[in-house]
Amino acid sequence: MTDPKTLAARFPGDFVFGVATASFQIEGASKADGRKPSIWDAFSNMPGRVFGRHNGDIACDHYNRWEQDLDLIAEMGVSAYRFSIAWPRIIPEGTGRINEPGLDFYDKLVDGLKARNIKAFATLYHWDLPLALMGDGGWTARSTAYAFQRYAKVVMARLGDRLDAVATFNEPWCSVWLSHLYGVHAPGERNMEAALHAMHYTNLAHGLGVDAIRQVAPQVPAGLVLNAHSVIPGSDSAEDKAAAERAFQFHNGAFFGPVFKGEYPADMMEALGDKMPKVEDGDLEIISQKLDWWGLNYYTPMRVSANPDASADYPATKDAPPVSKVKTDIGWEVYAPALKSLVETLYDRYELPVCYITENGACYNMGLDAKGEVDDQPRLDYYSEHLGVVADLIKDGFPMRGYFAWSLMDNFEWAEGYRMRFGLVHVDYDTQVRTVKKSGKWYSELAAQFPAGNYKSA
Ligand code: GCO
Repeated sequence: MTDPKTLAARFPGDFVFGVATASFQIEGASKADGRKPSIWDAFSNMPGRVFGRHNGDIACDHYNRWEQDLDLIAEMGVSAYRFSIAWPRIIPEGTGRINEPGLDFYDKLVDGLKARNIKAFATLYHWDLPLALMGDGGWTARSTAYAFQRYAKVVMARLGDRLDAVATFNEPWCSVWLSHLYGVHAPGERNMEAALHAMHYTNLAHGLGVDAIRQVAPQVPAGLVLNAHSVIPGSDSAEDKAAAERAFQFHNGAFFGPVFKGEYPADMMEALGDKMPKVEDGDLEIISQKLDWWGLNYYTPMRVSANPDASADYPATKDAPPVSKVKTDIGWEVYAPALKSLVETLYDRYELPVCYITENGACYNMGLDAKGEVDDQPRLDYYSEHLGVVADLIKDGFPMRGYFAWSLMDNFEWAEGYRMRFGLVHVDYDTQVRTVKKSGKWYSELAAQFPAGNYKSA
């Protein structure tokens, strides 16, 4: 079903349609107005870490073009914007001095959203840790969790009166496992003990962050954005099914467990507990405070089979082959049913509050054609198919409240640099010209129908 109006009729009138970005991926102006380096500045400036040694110095120059970018969101008829706040602009050394010009930037941005009648969904941490905190061990140090709490207080004191929602963290899976165990993201560590420390201190920071939000701006709905994995066994064998369960605990349970149940997965702790940092009395209570909402980022399923190698670390799995032949340009399998089963499984296993899909989208790298247009039909198809699944979930009674396309515009795709494009809007990095793609026009036709008075809320 690709007709946006027909699709729109499947969503309640108060459903939120938005677009998402993140500070390091779009802002550029990495040295402006007192900003100091983050771990991503350091990482991207090291050879061999990021494709083409691309970095965030200029990115989409959003720091200087934010008004034009907000105009674009408004022109697209999109009613919510999910963005992140750069800690190194606010407290450049991570602790200590507060940098007022950094706060001023987000102050103007939020006012600009309000003036355009666009809802402001802020994320406090989308991976740009102030580099100075690496001197204490970064996320492997307990002190970083308290530094985050203070940063959260500072931001909420300044912006809390105008935010529509706030998330503490974006995708702890990435800032923990991908960054400290698999070495793909900053700081590029590959060590289970470091990763488990990052896991617990990130979870703790989330809880301390919720405390901060509730103290300073209790009226702002507080949430957490997780890239939960839809784990599918590679076969029906008992070994592969057991492997999939271990993978579920490791990739999802490590975060959902403490946050929504107040406990780490027992099997995982049995296997890895000796490498854990000390979980102090009260930590799990802080981590498991009730949230107002949670965000799901979904792109592709995770298919696993058992790894027979006796020396393999928990969860002892290996990748199983994709089932769908359709892949995006970054190589990720397109398989929308996994989004449905993922939401069902998570609500079955955990007591979850209302859900926003905070990211969903596809990487296709086509550029402008001779007519100056970007024909990205496969991205449009991806959106259409996955939004159909979200509508099915609403029909089945799941509390899905909104959907944010990743991303508003092409941007710095982390270790892939600028070569991988996820935008509804094309960015020419030489000229900074923005061109709305075919998918962007389609999404805007859908989003512009909302809010609508004529549908009943789910
Ligand atoms: C994420 C990220 C985005 C990525 C996107 C595509 O949260 O993973 O928010 O920064 O660009 O997921 O990989």
